[in-house]
Amino acid sequence: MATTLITGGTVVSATGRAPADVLVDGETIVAVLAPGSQLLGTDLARGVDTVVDATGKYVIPGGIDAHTHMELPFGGTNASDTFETGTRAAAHGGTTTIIDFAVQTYGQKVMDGLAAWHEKAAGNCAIDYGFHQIIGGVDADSLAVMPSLVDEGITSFKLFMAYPGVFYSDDAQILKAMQVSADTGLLTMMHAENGPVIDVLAAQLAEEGKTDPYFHGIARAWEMEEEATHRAIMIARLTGAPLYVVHVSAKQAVEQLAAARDRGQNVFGETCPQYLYLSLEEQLGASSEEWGAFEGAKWVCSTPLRARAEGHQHAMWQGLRTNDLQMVSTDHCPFCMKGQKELGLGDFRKIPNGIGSVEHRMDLMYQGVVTGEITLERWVELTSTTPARMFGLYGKKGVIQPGADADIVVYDPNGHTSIGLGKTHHMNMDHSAWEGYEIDGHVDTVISRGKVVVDDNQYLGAKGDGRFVKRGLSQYLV
Ligand code: DUC
Ligand code: ZN
Ligand code: ZN
Repeated sequence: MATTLITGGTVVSATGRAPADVLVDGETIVAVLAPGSQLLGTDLARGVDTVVDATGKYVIPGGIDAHTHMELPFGGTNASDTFETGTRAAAHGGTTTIIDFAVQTYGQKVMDGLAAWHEKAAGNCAIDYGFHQIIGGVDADSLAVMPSLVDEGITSFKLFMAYPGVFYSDDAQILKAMQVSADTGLLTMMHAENGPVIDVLAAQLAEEGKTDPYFHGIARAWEMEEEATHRAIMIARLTGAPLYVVHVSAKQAVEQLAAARDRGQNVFGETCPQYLYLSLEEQLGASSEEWGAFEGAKWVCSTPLRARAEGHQHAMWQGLRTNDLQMVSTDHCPFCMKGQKELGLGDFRKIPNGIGSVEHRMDLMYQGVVTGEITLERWVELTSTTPARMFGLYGKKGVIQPGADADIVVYDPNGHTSIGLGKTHHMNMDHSAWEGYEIDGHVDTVISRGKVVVDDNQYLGAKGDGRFVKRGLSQYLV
């Protein structure tokens, strides 16, 4: 078994930072040591196979992106990253675990949907991966089989209050699924937007000739995110189900989450980099020489980017500081402009929904440390430690401690990262939603279960390095 010593760095956890060396044996962290420690008279640096010099750098647990959609069939096409390309891009950005969404569509058996996802991912991933289960058809069959997901290491499922005719669950279906959640400990994840109302608003806008991407953001009004978030919280309260609301973008939805948490409810919220940095006015309303007003299609995702004038972005950062929001995932769902987003030329309703960010989450959130939005420790907590705890991986993932998987990132606060095509961009997309973003830091070395998979921007891993990880029940409940 190969041994590695990461020496000279500052180990950062969710609760503090300290200069320390980290010793890895095979796939596992075996010791966190005082700097330069001579264990029983042995010069460790001489004895190990590999020394990683982390002098002047942060040593952090590998990022966990708990919300990705590799190869998702959606909007008449498929998300453009495969498990191979998407996880390799994730590795470049310091993410060493993803949790992707296996899909059951209406009329399909849950376990068939799960098996199909295993087939897509197995042998193709650069980093470890787990699955949540999308339940697109809550019926007697799926309700009966849901408890057995726990034995499969799938301890969370996602329902949609949006997308009627695709993934949508009505309130009666939500109630029944949440009853299973309460009985089993499976965590209910919710896409909280009132889809039926949004679809009527979208049709009315289209009839008025308001067909540009900007109107995607108008149709998906914050009122319908707040309303759905409230409704989900109340059904969760009634049933006792733990609830995790995905991709929160409206400040009013955060208020709903905060109120429920103040009542002691097991209610959690995730936001994404796009809701922290991007906006309705600047991105959905953008125009370019190449695409005209259709430029905004690059940022069509749901929930949508919200108006900066209304203060949503500020509220998301605030929620992350106060723990009204607990995590940052990407909702990575990439589509190219050519052949994919352009399906919606002339009708924003036909633009495949999704933004690609899996590669940039660690950097974008680190920039929040640089600008003073969050602390260094909160960065680690939001991007690694809490995702591990929330989704039953903690101890193995999300922390640098003896016995944990050696998923480690050496991050250089004196480095620099320029994001965009021809700069830093490994996702399978013909554009970057983050073109031109400059980060005052750099992912130097990425170690996945003991193997250096990225060093100095070079990919040293191979497809199939990543393994499926079975997850336990949430370790974050109150
Ligand atoms: N939102 C997106 O933007 N893409 C995939 C699914 C979703 O809910
Ligand atoms: Zn969603
Ligand atoms: Zn999603």
